[in-house]
Amino acid sequence: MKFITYILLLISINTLAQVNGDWMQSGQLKLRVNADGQLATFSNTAGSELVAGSNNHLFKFINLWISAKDNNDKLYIASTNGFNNISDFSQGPIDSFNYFGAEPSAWNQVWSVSALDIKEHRTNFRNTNYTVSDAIKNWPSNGSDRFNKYLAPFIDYDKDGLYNPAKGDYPEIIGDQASYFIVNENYSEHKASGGQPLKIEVYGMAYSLATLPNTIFVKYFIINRTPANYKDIRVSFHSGFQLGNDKDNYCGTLVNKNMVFAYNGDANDDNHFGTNKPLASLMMLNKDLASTLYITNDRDTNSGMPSIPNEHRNMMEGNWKSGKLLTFGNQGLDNTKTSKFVFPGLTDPSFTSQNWVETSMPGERSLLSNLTYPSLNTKGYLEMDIAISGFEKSSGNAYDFLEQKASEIKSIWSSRTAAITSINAKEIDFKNPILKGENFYQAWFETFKEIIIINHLGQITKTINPTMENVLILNQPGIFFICFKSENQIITKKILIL
Ligand SMILES: [Ca+2]
Ligand SMILES: [Ca+2]
Ligand SMILES: [Ca+2]
Repeated sequence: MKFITYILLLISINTLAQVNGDWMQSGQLKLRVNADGQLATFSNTAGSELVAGSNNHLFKFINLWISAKDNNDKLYIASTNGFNNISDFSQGPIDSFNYFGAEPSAWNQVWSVSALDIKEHRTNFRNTNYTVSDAIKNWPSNGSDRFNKYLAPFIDYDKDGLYNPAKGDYPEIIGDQASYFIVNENYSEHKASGGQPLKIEVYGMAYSLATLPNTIFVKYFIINRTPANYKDIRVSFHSGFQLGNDKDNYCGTLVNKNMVFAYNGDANDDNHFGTNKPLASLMMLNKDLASTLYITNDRDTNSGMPSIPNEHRNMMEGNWKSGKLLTFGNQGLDNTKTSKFVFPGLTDPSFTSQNWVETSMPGERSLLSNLTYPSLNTKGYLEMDIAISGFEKSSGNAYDFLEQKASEIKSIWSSRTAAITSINAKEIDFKNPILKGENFYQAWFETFKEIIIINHLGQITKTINPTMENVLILNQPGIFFICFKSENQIITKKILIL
């Protein structure tokens, strides 16, 4: 009997400890997204295969850290130790009264939806024999009782403020496939950083674009629902690299591209990628890097993994954990010229035409990418966009190879208009030509912020806010251009008015 109880206890402990999640795929890259916000890691091992099924991984982990000060200069820190798999973050939102984290077991999932799911839903939701898919039904749009009213973005088709897919509402995702997570850092003691909690809520949407294989994007929202005003904010991403065999890697920073990366430090990635040398990168898309630093998986007094709040803060400011400043050249420890970026090749603007790349023994590598924000006030939020990419069979110099790839990633992300979904592209093919005096407003126009009609001379003829108005009429015949404007895109179509 005792034995059975013991077994049951073990099972329940295991169930509690397990973090659920989902795998995302982009081209040949497979990446794990976990309910506690940890990326590229699965059950304490690497979770980022290229090619899917090959057991060749690119990253060991990608973790978000955040640090802030209040008006009395008191320090707050939340981090994750990817090497030891200890995290200050938990699954779920914070409550709106005490800002405590939700019970993680009740929020132990990510929500995955594809653009195809949404397209099907929008086409069929009125049909009586249509059943809403679980993915769309369970989208965590509205928080109940203690939580914030809105926890995930959705298109409120019937505009009643509530998420009800049966009424035509649907998740508002970016890209072709998306996995969404909600986490906080005020449920359990901060064992990774040893710091005080900020009591923030973090939403993340990982997504892929069919036009850019082997890259997964993540949009983060860091939300301060507390009455506190924070200043001197540091947001960092700690990337641990696997690259097949993790004992023969190098790493670097492309300062001009806001990218950190790792590459195989020798010609053969033993027992994994072989001579198809792998590369993995993490790029900041909407904010310039303030500094970068490497972190070693040991107790080194300068470069080792930080374990207390001040050590974290030092590294998030681009210094060694002891507070010693990073210097240019060699291992970043022995020069008199201080530096902000580690192994920048030729891309550090403070050291033009001076090349600094790794030349020591290849080995295990991890990098910290640091961003700086002046404040995170009460009811405010910070928004960051990153791109996670993997490559193999790279030829030539890793810096040159990635410089070109980085430009491609940034350009596709910036003009993701055409890639956003096939839905928009299809729906943009609306009735044309249109009769003068005819109202050609369509319900789906409301997914855009603004619609602008331009005549053939380039003059603005009409502007409407489609979320407020449902009439769009042109009273003169001719050729016009209709521009659909949203947060990050403008789609222009030619229309003919008869
Ligand atoms: Ca609704
Ligand atoms: Ca390797
Ligand atoms: Ca090797």
